[in-house]
Amino acid sequence: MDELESDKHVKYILSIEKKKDDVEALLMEHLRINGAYWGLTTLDILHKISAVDPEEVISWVMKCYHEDCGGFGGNIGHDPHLLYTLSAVQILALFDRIDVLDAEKVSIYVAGLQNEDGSFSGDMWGEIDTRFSYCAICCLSILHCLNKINVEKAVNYIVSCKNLDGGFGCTPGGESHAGQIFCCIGALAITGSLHHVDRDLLGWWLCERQCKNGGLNGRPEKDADVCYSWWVLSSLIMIDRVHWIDKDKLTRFILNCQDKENGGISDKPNYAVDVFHTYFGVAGLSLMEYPGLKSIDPAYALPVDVADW
Ligand code: GRG
Ligand code: ZN
Repeated sequence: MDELESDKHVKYILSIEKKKDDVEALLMEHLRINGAYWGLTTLDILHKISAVDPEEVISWVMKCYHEDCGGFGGNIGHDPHLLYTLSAVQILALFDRIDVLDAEKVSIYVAGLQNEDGSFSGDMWGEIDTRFSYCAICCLSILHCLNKINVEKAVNYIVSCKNLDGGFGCTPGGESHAGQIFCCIGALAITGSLHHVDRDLLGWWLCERQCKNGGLNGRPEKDADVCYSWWVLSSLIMIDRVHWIDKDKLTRFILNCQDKENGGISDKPNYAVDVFHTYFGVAGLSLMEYPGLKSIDPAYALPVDVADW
């Protein structure tokens, strides 16, 4: 079997864009704060977070902060959004520096996006999606501020997005999709509400995502893609059904998507690598206890030593 090219992946992450070994490259322009979170978390799983200067990262993250409202933008000068606010909080958690935040203010921003029916909008423009329920709940839990929202309503909204096949969609009636299932199961796990899930029914739907080539897809009839090694596996672990897939075959699929020369992992074999799929591949292997990797928490998407507090 191929091996995980850890050193090459570290080099790839550090050299993104500028092809130079500094943190700036990782944080620049198009990758923005989500990319920084995925890249830094991957470095941490590979035991190489020490290759970046925490002060540099933290000061850049705080430049994305909007003091007026308490939210974070995706880059300096960009509008605030829940997706970016979660990434910012996760990055600060990675460095154990949540203390630089006014947690009260950030949690008021997040809580302000909860709607009457318990759902969450992503930002002031109002789009509603279970992705944002996850972002809000994960973020507030890291900040120890879940009491700022109506958790019962938030849970009921997520449950209203459950389908007859056991999966979840982005809004009530929306098609089941592995990405949305991660968000809903993650949010239910964090709030201690997994009793709303039919584990066998959902586990069956999730393990059927494994394709002939060993990779996982996101819904029926779609191609396998390395990112579902994260969305599907983390969900299966949270509902205690991960033994229903063939780990060896999935490991082979992920390792076969590596760029063995220049590092990085792609979504499918022989495609171009990117930082997101590098995270999904490495994190997927970590969930399967591949040797030498830090273990990652399936609900918080942070290394367990970070999520442990
Ligand atoms: C901190 C882990 C973490 C997540 C933050 C952004 C977010 C919360 C969750 C996103 C969940 C999601 C919806 C993921 C799916 C992304 C994806 C690959 C969509 C494309 O799906 P399809 O079915 O296309 O249109 P494919 O490529 O599968 O054929
Ligand atoms: Zn993908």
